Amino acid sequence: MLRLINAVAWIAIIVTAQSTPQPYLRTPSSRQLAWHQLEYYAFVHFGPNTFTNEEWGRSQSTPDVFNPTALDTDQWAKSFADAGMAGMILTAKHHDGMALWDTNTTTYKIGDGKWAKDRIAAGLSADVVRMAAASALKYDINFGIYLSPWDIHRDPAMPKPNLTGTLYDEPQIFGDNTTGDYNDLYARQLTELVTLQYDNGSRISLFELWLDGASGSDTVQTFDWAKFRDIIRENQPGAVMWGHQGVDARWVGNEDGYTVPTNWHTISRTQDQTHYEGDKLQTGVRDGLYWTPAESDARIRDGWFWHANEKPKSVNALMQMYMECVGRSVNLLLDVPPDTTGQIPEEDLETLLQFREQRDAFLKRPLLTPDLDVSASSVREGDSKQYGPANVLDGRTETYWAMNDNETTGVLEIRLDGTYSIDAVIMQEQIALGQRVGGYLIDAGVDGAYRTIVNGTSLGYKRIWILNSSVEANSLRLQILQSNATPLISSVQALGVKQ
Ligand code: FUL
Repeated sequence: MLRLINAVAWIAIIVTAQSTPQPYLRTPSSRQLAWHQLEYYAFVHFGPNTFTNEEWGRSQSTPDVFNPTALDTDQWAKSFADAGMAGMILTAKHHDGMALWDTNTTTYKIGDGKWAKDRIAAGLSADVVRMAAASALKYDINFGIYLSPWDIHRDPAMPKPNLTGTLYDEPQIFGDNTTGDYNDLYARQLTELVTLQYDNGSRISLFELWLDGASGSDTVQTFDWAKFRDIIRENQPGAVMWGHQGVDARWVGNEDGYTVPTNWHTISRTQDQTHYEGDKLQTGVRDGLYWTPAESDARIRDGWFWHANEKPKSVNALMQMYMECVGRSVNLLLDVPPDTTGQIPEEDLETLLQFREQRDAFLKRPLLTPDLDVSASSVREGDSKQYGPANVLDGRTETYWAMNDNETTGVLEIRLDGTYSIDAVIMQEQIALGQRVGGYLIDAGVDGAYRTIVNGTSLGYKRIWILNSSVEANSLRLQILQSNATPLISSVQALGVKQ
């Protein structure tokens, strides 16, 4: 009897073990999985450069230079929320080294300037980082922080005659050959930022820390990325650390809001290793050693900081950026800089809102509904309730169509409830269990006669395929031609209009 019970228990274990697909190689952490879903959010470059009309200020101005005439961080957060952006990342310290928060690590902070002193005297806050975080919370968007590792203010190779002999003439500790420890200063700044509090005393929650890889001087500074990561992990376990090559998210290799169609979420190098060329950062490395998905930092204007002579890009240019980033599984971090008033200019906001309208009008035309007839060449263990092809239409990313482990190619067919004119297809792979698919076709059918409309390689978190011209179809077919493990497809959608 005991034997029989054991046997039954074993069968149960084997069946369970087979039924759930095992993770394939690298998979996203929970913080990365949540981050993928944010897709599109704002970058806010604001600081002394806004007032000196520079991009890379030389740390030559005193904090008095920071003088917004009508700062309104609520206006930033509301603008971004209205524009359908999932969050904002603020430059707490850009390369010039001036801190926008009330730090104990340097005298070179806006808090030492006239604007801040006047506000404090009037009983108002002058900590722009905390103000922006509170506004993000108020308008229910995520908040993140940029903290420049390169610090001109501390870099001996960057002369600062205007600050010589002033309160802001601080030790030149940036670089491996200086007597001070810049990593320690940076770690202290990071620690302050990841432990900031809202007015009610609770910790400000961060979704991303942006540790820029740029440097414009010959000074060699070896950064202690592992230490920075640990500080972030300990204090903000839900936050993604962005760096040139990780640890949690990578640069896409350009600053133009663009990436190539093939995109892998993994790479095989860390921040401490030789940097990949831009091309490699775009594609990533298939089956790479680390889950380090790409983020594309791009600009609504030409500069990162606001300049009076620049204009926002067109709505069409932003649409293209979106489709070539978010539509290729890469998050889009779009810089929208406040002007010298301390607000997002009206014309930029107008552009963002029109862009949202155009985007929504395009994306909100789904043709595939859960009730459609859908079939597949194979279903994992015949369990069509759990792994059936209907899962790609149910609007939930947790469910997916799966085949047996030994099957890496297969076909899924969806019969529409009429004839439609289709101009785009959107697909998602179940990345929680790894990135697997390496080749697929999407075919449009009219009464069973198919023609290929998409020929894709990588799939990943989300692909939006816009067709060159719309096609007529009363059925759609997805052919998985290549996958390094059995493919797991969580969503298929087609956009268009009824004929
Ligand atoms: C670059 C910086 O040098 C730019 O000024 C800007 O902050 C951009 C987002 O990253 O590396």
